[in-house]
Amino acid sequence: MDFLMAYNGMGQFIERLERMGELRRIREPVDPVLEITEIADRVVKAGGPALLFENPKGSAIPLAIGLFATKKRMSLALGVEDYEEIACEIEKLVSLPANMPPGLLGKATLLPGLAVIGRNTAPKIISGSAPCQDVVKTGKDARLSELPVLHCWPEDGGRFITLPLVFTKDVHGKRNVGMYRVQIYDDYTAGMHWQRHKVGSRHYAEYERQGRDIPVAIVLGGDPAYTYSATAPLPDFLDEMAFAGFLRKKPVELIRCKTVDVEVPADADIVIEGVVPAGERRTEGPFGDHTGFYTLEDEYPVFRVTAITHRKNPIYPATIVGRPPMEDGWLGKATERLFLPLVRLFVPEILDYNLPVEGVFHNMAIVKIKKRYPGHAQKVMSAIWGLGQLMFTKIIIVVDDWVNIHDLSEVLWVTANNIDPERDTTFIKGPMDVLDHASRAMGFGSKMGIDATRKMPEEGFTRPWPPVITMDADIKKRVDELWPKLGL
Ligand SMILES: [Mn+2]
Repeated sequence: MDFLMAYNGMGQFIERLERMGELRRIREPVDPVLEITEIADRVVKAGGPALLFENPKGSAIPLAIGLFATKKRMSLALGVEDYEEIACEIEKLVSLPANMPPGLLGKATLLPGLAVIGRNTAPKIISGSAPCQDVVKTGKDARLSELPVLHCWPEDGGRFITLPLVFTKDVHGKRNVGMYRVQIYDDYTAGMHWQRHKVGSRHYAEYERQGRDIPVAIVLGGDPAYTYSATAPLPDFLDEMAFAGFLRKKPVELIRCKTVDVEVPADADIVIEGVVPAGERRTEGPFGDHTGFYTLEDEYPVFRVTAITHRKNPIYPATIVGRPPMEDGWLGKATERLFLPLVRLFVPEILDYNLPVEGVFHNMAIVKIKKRYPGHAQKVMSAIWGLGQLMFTKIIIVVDDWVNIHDLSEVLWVTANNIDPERDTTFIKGPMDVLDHASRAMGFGSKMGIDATRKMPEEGFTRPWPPVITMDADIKKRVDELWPKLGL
């Protein structure tokens, strides 16, 4: 079995996908303006292969899309057959503290397992030459128009880099990597979509308070584990590059940028170096977003290019977002599985959860619990609304342990049957994802919890609760034996 733990650049990952029949090369010239979106949308919705556009119109750099767009490719991107393996590994790591003397490590104050990850797989800073700096362009030679950047949807404000890994440091030098879309304004300026809840925006605010421009590197490609790590909802103390090192089982090698004080992965395909000046804002958007609706224009900071460096033969990675199911759904599903052990560390009664792609992750969570006491479902809702990025969850449905929460038909059947809507819905107010277009204000609104568990007398239900209809196992077995004789 051809098995690689860590990829040296996007090119190696693409070769592997090709060997496994997971990638199609397209030689026909295709326009990054709208045409690639229409092709990629059809292919992702049909569960088709990743695509490598070798001749995107207007650029000499090939464009890859759909690299993460199935469970199999998402797993291959993380160097495993199935990303459930990584979820098991994380579960083992975070269950370590249970064996430690109490008081040594408080599991409520830090995630010891993740601290272990951070220590063992810390990135290494290297010096000298690096593939990502094979070609160095500075000043007027560093033109964004050389990249095959997509204009995704008709009403978009322009072209957007859709898989950028945005590297920043806080004023004390602590690194963060996030994925914030980048709108191209012209050859040397771009929009930096730093939403208020994001770490990148906090770093910028720290610099801005001191009246300083923040150095930024926008990285494209490299080992696909970097791209996944940039999207993962990691706790702030955990460096995305240490997490990537854990995923690829090899520390990430970082090299200093040519014109800014930021370190980037040596095996990256393309690095756009620059600064985001204090005090500068410009209209960003609209952008056809992952909710399936456009995000409207707003004012955001501006990125100014100081250099573009790249490999000899770089690949430009892209994705499109829009009406689900889309490629980002698979990145999200990997996160759902990889982070379940961490969610369970804080809310152990959660047996499993499903963030359906139709709910675009922050709109809906279906949660399965073993209910033990009156109000247990409401306790779990409150815990979820207080937990990391799950705080944005607009609707939570809680069901009993026997329900298959990954079957939305079953969830709808159980929920509609099990609720007295007035009694079983809980409303609270809190922070909303800024992409929510229906909430009363940007970033603030109400959330709904639906308790679809079996009710207890203390919860106001005093009639007998009816059993679910199921057939006896011995009858099923007898019919299995009879079946061939029935001619059905
Ligand atoms: Mn972070």
